[in-house]
Amino acid sequence: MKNNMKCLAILLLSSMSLNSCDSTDKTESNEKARVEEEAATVQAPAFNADSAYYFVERQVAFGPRVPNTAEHYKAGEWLIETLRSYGAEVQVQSFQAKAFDSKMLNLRNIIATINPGAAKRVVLAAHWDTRPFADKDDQNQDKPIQGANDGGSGVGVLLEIARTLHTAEQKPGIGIDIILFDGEDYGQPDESDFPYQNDTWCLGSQYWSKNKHVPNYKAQYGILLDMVGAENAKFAREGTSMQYAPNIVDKVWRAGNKIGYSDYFKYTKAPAITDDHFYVNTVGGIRMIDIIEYNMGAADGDFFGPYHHRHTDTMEIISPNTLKAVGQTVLHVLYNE
Ligand code: AHN
Ligand code: ZN
Repeated sequence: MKNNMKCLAILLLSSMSLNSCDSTDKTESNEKARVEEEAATVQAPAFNADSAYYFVERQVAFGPRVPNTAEHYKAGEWLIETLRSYGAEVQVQSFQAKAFDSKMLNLRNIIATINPGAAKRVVLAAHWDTRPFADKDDQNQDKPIQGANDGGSGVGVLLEIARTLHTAEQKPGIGIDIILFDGEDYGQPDESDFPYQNDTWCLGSQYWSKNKHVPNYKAQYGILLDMVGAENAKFAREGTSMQYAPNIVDKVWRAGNKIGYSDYFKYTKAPAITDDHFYVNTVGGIRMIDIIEYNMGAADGDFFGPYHHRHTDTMEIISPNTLKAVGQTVLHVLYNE
């Protein structure tokens, strides 16, 4: 008994001294964020991973969503209709953009407004087009990929968020805008016969950043989802996000870790990636982070996974668990604003 008491006292003392060490190490903003996090008690509705998975399947079933094809057009119509069916106000931005190969692409950004009256807004984004070639594959490089992960997964999660918000009894206090960017993945391949050009990726977000769907549109911040469906995916804290919106990265990573997804939201760093959020930050003037699969130690530099821009980017590599980790984390963030 006496011994037990001694142990308890030592335990208490050591945990107290650890705590005091911790708090002196923390910066003021970290401390503030921690206090805010503790106060956050709002439980978000459950994100249905099977439904999100089905939304990825539906997109893949159209075939590759390559600009200027019938499959792309039909998938776009389905996305518009689906978002409208969840009560969102949907605007379509139709425009043309010149690709690296001089083709004029007919593109559409699809923008869904949820809770239009709210002044405080968060924007969620993903790209809905898929890459016209499989330039990392060693077969059929000139054939388009299915893009289950690259394109399909981010959109699948966002459709499920739209559906969840529509059916939820309790709604978040903020307004939410979902933007499905077109023409993200038509970028110039590394080995290309055309002379190198700048800014060939992310054509839809480049257009939107210069031509907002609402004049003077503002959001508190944005979250981009790109390649968020592969089994065992890891999300690293990416350079462009850390440069422009480090506190949003902190907020989202903390949320993911808090609600049980520490296997996915890793406190490792990824270099700056040119993705839609780059243009939203630098041209659009809205802070946006990217949740994107990034494997630091990947063999052969396959940082985006061994299926990236290959014909193996199919439903077979998609896991409902990964979709859930991302979708539930984003919902948690939205409900705790
Ligand atoms: C580049 O590879 C230049 N950017 C990564 C963004 C990307 C491609 N997302 C999907 N496909
Ligand atoms: Zn891609």
